[in-house]
Amino acid sequence: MKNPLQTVSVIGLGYIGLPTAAVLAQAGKRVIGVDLQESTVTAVNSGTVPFVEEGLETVVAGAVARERLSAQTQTPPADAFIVSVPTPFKDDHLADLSYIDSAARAIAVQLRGGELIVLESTSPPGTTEHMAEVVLAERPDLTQDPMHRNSVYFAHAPERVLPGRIMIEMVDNDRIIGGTTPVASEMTRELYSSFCRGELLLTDARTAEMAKLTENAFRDVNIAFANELSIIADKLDIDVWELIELANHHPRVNILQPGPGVGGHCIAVDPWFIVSAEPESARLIATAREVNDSKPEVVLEKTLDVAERFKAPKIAALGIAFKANIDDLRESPSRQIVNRLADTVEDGTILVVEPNVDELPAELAGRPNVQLTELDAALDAADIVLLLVDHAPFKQVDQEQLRTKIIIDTKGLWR
Ligand code: SAJ
Repeated sequence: MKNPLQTVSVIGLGYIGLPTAAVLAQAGKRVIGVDLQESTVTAVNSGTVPFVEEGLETVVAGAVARERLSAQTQTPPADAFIVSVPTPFKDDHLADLSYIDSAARAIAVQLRGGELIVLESTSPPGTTEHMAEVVLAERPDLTQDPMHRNSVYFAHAPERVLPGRIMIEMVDNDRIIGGTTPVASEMTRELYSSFCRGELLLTDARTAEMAKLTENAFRDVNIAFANELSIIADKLDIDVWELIELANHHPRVNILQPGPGVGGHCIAVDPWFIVSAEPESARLIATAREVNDSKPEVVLEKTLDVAERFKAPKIAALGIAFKANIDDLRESPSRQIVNRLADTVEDGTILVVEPNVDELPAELAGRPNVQLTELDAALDAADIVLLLVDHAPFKQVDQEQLRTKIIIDTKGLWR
């Protein structure tokens, strides 16, 4: 086994990279975080965090104060590198690996031989091998052959944490580790066992990549089933929530919840990586994506149908985050619905209620027919109440306040 991996550089200090850097530093490693954004680097070096995540700031502040954690914009030499950069998809749903490629090139110039490079970003099958090729193309003096003096080691260790519970799940969840060689897997196990209390499950890189995609595709397909049921039930005049509740009494049936669509950076993206790897075979997975992506349009149509009854409809749109009780508006189906409503209902007003943000996102701000409004004021003024996210304060709404309103409840919150 190579050196004991004391210094770790985490490339990309986002929602996953920064918590990973923090728990590694807490476990006694010397961690140098790297991010292109000066503002992120400055925030971390002053012991603060650039986004909201329960429990993160305390650990970052402690690690920075004890000089276990620092941040910079350039990749330094280290014993191990963890790559945690975005892998968005392009227009054709193919993964954009450019952030991984740049990280790999920046790491390559720092290598002395013996280092471990772990890819954490969710990626299509074959990406860890691709990252190794990028590094070795820059450094033909190095090799993946563990018998060689100048070897470097590559592995995939996908994250599986749930936003809002990252600091707990980062430590407690079981973790899949897939090296491009068995020695690389063992080195990664050693590194992750410094902070991970869950089981560390060793496999090869390709299977590890596919396992992460499979987990999110599984959830996507199951949500698509619920969303399709909701469309069918609506047409048959059946209450889908009651239907699911009843069916779930069966000991082997566990249907998820329908909603206005599937958002976030993971479940709405990752299944496409399977589809683009095997388009001919991934039929169910592709269809599930299409069903979930079509749901915002179904909600929009239903709302417009009702809005037609009013000359200048006032629509209270409750929630634009991608799911309950978070401030993350990325890939949010409810935000998409509000945008389309604002485009279409020109004579009306959309009263957006989002208790987790202080201002509307750029594309909605400044529109004359859209206002960020307090919950009570929006409910009082509205003709139509469109519930899009099951945030806790919406659950508390007094039903008396809704008595005279037309309600479109996409989450079944007020049943
Ligand atoms: N949703 C429904 N109905 C449901 C459950 C969720 O419509 O019954 C919607 C949500 O409203 C949201 C979207 O699906 O728009 C995704 O939310 P989520 O809570 O299912 O998942 P994420 O995206 O916050 O986190 C997922 C998790 N993956 C799985 O549960 C398999 C998390 O463990 C992963 O680490 C994360 O993706 C990731 O980073 O890949």
